[in-house]
Amino acid sequence: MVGLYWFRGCKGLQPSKRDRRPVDRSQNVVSSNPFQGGMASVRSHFSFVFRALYGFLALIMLQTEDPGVDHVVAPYLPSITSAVCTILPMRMNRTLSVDAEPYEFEFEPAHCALLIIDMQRDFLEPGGFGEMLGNDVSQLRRAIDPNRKLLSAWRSAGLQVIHTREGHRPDLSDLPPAKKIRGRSETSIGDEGPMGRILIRGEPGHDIIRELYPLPAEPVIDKPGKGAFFATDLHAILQNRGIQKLVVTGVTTEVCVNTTVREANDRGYDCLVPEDCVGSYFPEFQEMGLKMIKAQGGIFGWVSDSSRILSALG
Ligand code: TIU
Repeated sequence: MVGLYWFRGCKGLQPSKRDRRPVDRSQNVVSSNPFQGGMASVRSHFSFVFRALYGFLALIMLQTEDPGVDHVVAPYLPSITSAVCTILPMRMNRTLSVDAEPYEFEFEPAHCALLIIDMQRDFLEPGGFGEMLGNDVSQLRRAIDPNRKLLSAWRSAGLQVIHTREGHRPDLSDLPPAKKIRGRSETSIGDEGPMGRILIRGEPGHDIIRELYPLPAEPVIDKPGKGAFFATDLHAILQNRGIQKLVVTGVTTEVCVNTTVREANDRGYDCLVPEDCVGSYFPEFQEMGLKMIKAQGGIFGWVSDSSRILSALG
């Protein structure tokens, strides 16, 4: 009964006159939908969301404490269901605008994915393959924190995230001989490195860094090339999920990020690259890699930064 008392006394749950309109049970809908026509104010949407949440809580309390009073909740259920079912799609289908170059990048959250390229231990961690080749990994590690914040906001908003990893099968059957010998390095892909066999799937160095580790529901694309579309099912996954636009982050700016953005562009995707979320071992390539994307009216895509994307997400 405490739940019932709380439910009745909660100001946010007091039904308005409109909510008390009779329920048309033959059609299983409230006879007047307050969101009909999409003309209700933003404030009324939020009011309904909060009332819906309180309603669910109250329902749980009522069921655990006094199962005999369901009829008290029943009149609210159509409003609760209507609010939740209306507002979630509305939020996912609204158009957001990110301040970017060469001009604003617009996207509907439901149709835009965050694509994080190759944030792997071998490229970013001290002692990995990247550092073994003489590269300064601190140039890449600067992108970790901005990526972490963007990923957190993206997940909180319920938007889609996809990760990629560059690497090969343990038997090297998908490693082109030209890639194996390129660089004339003493140690190359498939050899034993500081974090297991270099760029081989399943080895510690091939894994994604702890800070950006994928959630179980987030697809991880294992790619044998620099571009994320080559010899992978990325395009099919994006098509199946209705994705038209990508926010592309990761490493390195001029190699795998640029190649992927170009591949995506040719397949009809709009790409936004936040400059603080991508990294290159070479500062001049970082600068030019971004300039090449946004030049000529956005020949390959748009460039912005994580704070401007976070502002757009609200
Ligand atoms: N992910 C990626 O960019 N792979 C590379 O090999 N990058 C270099 O910059 N070498």
